[in-house]
Amino acid sequence: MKRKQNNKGKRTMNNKKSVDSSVNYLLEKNESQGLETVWERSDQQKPRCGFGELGLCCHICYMGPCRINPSGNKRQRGVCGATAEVIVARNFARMIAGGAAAHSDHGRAVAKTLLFAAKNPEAGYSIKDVNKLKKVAQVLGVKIKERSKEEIALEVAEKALANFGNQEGEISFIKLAPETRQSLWRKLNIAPRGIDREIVEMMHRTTMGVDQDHRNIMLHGARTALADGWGGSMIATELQDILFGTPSPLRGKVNLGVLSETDVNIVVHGHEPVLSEMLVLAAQNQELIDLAKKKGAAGINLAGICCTANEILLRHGVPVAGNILQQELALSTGAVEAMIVDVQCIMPSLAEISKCFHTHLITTSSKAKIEGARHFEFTEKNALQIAKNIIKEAITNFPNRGKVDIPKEKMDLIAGFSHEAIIYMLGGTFRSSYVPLNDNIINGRIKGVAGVVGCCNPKVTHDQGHVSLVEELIANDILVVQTGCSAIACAKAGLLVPEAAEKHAGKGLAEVCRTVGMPPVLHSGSCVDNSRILIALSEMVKTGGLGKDISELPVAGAAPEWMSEKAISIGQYFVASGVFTVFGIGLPVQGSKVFSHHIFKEFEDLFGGMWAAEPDINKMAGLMIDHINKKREKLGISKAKERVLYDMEMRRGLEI
Ligand code: NFS
Repeated sequence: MKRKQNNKGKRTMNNKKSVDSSVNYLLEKNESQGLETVWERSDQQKPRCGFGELGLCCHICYMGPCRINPSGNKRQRGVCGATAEVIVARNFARMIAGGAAAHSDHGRAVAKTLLFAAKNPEAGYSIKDVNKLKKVAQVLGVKIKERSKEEIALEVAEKALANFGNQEGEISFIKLAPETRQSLWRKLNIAPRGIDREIVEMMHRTTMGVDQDHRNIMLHGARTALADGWGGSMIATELQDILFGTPSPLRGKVNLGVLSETDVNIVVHGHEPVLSEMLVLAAQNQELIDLAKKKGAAGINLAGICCTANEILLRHGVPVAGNILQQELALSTGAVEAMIVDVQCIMPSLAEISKCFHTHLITTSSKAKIEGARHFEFTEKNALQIAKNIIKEAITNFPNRGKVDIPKEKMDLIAGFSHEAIIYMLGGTFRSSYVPLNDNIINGRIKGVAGVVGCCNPKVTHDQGHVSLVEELIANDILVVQTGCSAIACAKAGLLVPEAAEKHAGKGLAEVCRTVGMPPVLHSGSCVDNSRILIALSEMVKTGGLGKDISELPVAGAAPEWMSEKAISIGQYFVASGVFTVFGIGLPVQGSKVFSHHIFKEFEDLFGGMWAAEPDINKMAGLMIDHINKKREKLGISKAKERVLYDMEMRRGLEI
């Protein structure tokens, strides 16, 4: 099958830092005013430590730090005798543990909030999606009949929390994976037992002098990552849906232009909707709106950055001001009265930059304080009151606002494609299943599905990898599902609206999008919501016609501008679930040929999915498209079945 080169996707940047003109505009302005941002600090770090970039620096014990010369003729070892592959494996595995811990601790906070909501129905949180509650209850083995939603929710929360502390057995949600996949995990002895146990064991195995076999380290790396994807992240997503509602498609706006010149701007940044949901509620409080007016503002404008933005966008249509690299820029508009942060992806530099403006930086989690920020400790017990206090603080800061400079850029988008919404969207009320998606893949209108996810990284042109890759994939009739900062990048570029199908998608995909009225790029939520993609892939297998396992599906994954440990954990759980996954920029494993061969090649035999690292976005698209075509061929669906119009004679011929 010939690949279509999508020249629209090739953007010449003339040394600009971003494909987003609002970013370039503010960066130039900030530079002229001596305001430092992530890009400048990234440049200051050059030249970077080559050993670190290749994963060859070991500082696990203080006999070191040690480093291995990747081009040395002699086989070098660290002081303890660790080879390059062991050093790289330990570093990589610890990144998995870090990422899995972050997602899972988020999941734990949601489970604790559900427990609190079930015990205190009058306290502010409610159980919004009872259908989802019942579905999750079934998976967790919780009795539904003749019980109130609070009773069910209580036991669901307790069972979910038990998934963290389990010492033996298996975490609950892996039973949602296809049978073949579950059997493989059991055969390899990597079905996660308990979320916390796997993370702790990963840290133990990789401390000095324990697991010294890179293959064995990575088997447990896979188990730890699975405890994230099918454990902590899935608990976060499913329980958030129960508490706050399962997303369905809605319109929203994205980019720095969503900040208002006349309203009090409150930007919420971080990850846990347990906080941001309460801020959404408090921002609608009439007394607070009246107070804002009294202070000279037109009203209250809530906007988001990063994944917390995705959470409240998907459920309430709250506008998104930008992705990770835009957090400092949002403040440099001078228009933000308060930035409220909780956990993860929050740059400590925000405290410094907020000092140059009237902005109050407010931390809310006991786990995440920043020197120079105000702290309003947030717990589920006082959630709504604290949210109101924070908003009041922002409002009273409005009169201190100086000159503002808000870029004009803002774009429409459609978001909210939970896997339940994808089923409904493609199948309608009467055929709500994955049958239409599978049918369209089998008949070749859609060639396959790609997950394009992850962060932004100042080492490469901001947003360019996400946008170019996605344009190339949809031009080749590959339906794209997105989460995290990648979804925000493509939304800003106008790819998350139905009209994008006519402009960028191949003929087959455009036809499906036109029929259904959906964009060719589906926004499924925050990074913990990558678990929605795992469930969608499992449903595609169960629906039939595309093989017996996720590894047989014509699908691929990518994180073109990754930077976080969380991205590594996500990459590993997709690979261990059978998905070919490509990372851009580089991977901190490439210093060891032995280890690279293991995860790039040997993993395919082990898991049916494997890693790849490819900094060139055009080549990355090629790898994904080739993989999807290879899977189509194996399934015997590589030739698109043309629709044949039969005349009477042909019909007669058929009857003979
Ligand atoms: Ni994901 Fe979300 Fe963004 Fe990367 Fe950070 S916000 S959890 S880690 S940077 S996509």
